[in-house]
Amino acid sequence: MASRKSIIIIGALLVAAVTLSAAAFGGSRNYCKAKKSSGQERAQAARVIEQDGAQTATVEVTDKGFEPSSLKLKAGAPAKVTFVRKTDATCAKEVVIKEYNINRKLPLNEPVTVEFTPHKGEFSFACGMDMIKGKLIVE
Ligand SMILES: [Cu+2]
Repeated sequence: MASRKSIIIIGALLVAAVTLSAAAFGGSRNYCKAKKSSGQERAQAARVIEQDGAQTATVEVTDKGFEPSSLKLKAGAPAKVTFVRKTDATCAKEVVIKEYNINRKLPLNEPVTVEFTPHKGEFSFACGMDMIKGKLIVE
């Protein structure tokens, strides 16, 4: 009798343990998801605004690199992208967009606007050494 009782107790404990660990894993998975989605929000925060037929956006250079790291642009419409370097901690002291022959110095905290008319495709913008990168997605 006593041993059957202890088996039932052990069984109940096992069920409880499995339930608890499932909850813990589920919880941490949700936490990761939340982190990821907030990162995506930041990536999309590069709101491209259309103004007088031109599309404008601002990209900051922070210690995390280019923020946001990608911009969606429309092909054929002139684009004005303003870069503002907010940190001295990285090597991104200029911005290079090879595809459009753009190479501009980025003085600290001074907005620099580059203008070009994008054509369809995916292009990168980068620091002078091509190490810190961002992406232009032109559709
Ligand atoms: Cu660099």
